[in-house]
Amino acid sequence: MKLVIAIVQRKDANPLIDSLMEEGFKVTKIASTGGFLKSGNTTLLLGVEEQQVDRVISKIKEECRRRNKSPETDHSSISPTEAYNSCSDKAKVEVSGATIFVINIDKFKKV
Ligand code: 2BA
Repeated sequence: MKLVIAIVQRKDANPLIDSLMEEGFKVTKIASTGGFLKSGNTTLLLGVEEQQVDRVISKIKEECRRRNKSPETDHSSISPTEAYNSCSDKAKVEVSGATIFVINIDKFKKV
């Protein structure tokens, strides 16, 4: 058995969960925050059989997309020029549709 951990953008999380659940996957949704952008994202946990991992990844690819985002800035502590520059395209980074980790599960139990 494998644990798939997928960090996705908030906008994509619910459509992805719906799509995964339609196929019978069990999903746990955790509110998370990216260390760099300091903005909310969503972490999904799925315990699946090894042969289902590729299907989960292809569902994630279908539902999640790359977007350009700016780091969140506290505009009260900086000048108007700095605030403008922080919102410009130069400050944007491309956030992946999903960051995915697949981990071996030694033991899976429900009690
Ligand atoms: P954040 O840490 O908020 O990062 C958002 C995006 O900012 C990243 O997109 C990347 O394009 C950029 N970025 C991150 N750190 C950077 C740095 N030191 N310098 C310049 N740009 C930087 P993604 O790489 O697609 O990551 C999206 C989110 O996935 C991350 O949000 C983080 O929550 C998570 N993540 C990505 N890689 C991870 C890893 N190796 N371990 C744990 N979480 C990870």
